[in-house]
Amino acid sequence: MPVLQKLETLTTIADLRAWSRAQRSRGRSVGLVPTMGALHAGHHSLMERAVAAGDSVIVSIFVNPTQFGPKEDFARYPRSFDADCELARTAGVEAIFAPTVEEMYPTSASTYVDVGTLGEQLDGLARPGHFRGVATIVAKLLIAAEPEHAYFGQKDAAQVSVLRKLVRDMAFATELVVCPIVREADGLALSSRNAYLSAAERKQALVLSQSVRRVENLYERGERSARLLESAALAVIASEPEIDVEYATVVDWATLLSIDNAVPGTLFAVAARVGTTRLIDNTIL
Ligand code: PAJ
Repeated sequence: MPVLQKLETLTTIADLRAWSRAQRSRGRSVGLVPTMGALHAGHHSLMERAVAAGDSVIVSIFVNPTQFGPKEDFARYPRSFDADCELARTAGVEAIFAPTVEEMYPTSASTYVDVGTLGEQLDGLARPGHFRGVATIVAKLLIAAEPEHAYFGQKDAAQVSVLRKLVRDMAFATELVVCPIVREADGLALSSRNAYLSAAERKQALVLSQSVRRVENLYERGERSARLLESAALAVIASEPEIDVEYATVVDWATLLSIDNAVPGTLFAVAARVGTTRLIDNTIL
């Protein structure tokens, strides 16, 4: 059990930078866990990993407007700041960075990080500008906190590809640490957006993780054809006719481009709409 300490709350970039430098001057490495709040056991696992690595851990909580499309759920995205702080504290986190939108995007700000065509694959296809927003906010956080490590979930596998490229292309000194997907007992990948699901939708949503399991099983039994793995996944999802599949695809994890034959390290990723809620899941084969 980590020793629970007082949780500092920072709201300005200047304070984040000063906090980070103070940790380093005391010989501590800094671990940053970027989040949009509405924290759950998936986020908790990232914090635990960072604490276990010996980092002085800071969690950012910021619902980043630039990664939401005009018709998306920015305004109604779940916000639960007090509960989030409590969850972070129990994980052994030392500080929270919770800036205002104005702090991260001053009125005159016009500089963005463009990740090129990589940002147009998978979620970037249905959510134009999404990964530009993600890359921009993560770049700002890395510049401000200069963390030795930044922790991300494999749950958002395309986001991981984009951020790995960001770090390489822009020569950030931070090492990205990617943590496994945390699931409910019945397989559903934890997501802040699961809160939107009705009881019936929650049940329908299970076909996403079932399709992932199906692809894993086929791959373990020797199936390598990407098209066959994809159609097997689609067949599983089709058992819930209400569900609207956006993609169910076998791709190279670095480029997010479709491939013909799966190899170790290949990504199978699925996105679907359950009612009005967009859910994602994946596995690395
Ligand atoms: P958010 O959706 O809050 O997720 C924060 C981090 O938690 C991400 O790295 C995500 O992959 C991870 N995560 C979410 N659900 C998980 C699960 N079930 N298991 C393991 N990890 C999980 O992703 C974002 O916020 C934003 O795009 C952000 C990177 C903070 C930039 O705004």
